Amino acid sequence: MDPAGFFHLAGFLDEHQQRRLIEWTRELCKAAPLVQPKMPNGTPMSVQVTNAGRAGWWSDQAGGYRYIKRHPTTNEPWPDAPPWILAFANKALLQAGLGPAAFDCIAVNYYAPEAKLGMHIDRSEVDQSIPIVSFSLGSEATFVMGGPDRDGPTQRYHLASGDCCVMAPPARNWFHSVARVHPRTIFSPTREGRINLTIRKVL
Ligand code: MD3
Ligand code: FE
Repeated sequence: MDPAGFFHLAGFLDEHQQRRLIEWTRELCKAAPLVQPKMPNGTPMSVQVTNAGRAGWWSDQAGGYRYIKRHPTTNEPWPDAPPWILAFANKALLQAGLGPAAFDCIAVNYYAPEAKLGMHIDRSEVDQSIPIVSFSLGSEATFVMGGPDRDGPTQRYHLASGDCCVMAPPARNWFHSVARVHPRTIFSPTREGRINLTIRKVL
């Protein structure tokens, strides 16, 4: 059984949609290059990030985990979040039996083959009752869904290219991590590594 509020929509995106999202991500990275966030203690994270929309996720030692309105190195506003991607995210909410959301951010995580993401809760968004939608592209990953406590029981999911996850409360506000990215995925339109797009309402 999936945790309450967590929905794994395997194969949500067809190959054409996956290629279109990867191509969009490549173009986004030309305007808003991938950057490596640091944890509040100064340790660099292995995941690289960029964003589209009114606010973008970022972390460094000076400011900690937060959303900012401009790219941290170019200082340009984040590129617009395309309506067609926000519409895909709302279609996922509908499939999960949830109402639509006024999404305003696409947070892009890029995982090189060795990258991972430690146990955390997403709590920088203003309204944490609004669901988050995630699209996985490229290499497969082991995603770990926990609970309200960092050291509680966990459930592991294998996320393949084209899979979608929807996180609504209560799972929306629970611990989770990316334990590892699998090498040599059969259908890997990224060629190497993994892209995860999370569509959120931040502001
Ligand atoms: C469960 N990203 O960006 S996506 C993140 O694969 C993040 O890049 C992971 O965790 C990734 O914060 C997981 C699926 C996901 C996203 C947000 C969640 C799962 C979540 C928020 C709450 C609970
Ligand atoms: Fe997260």
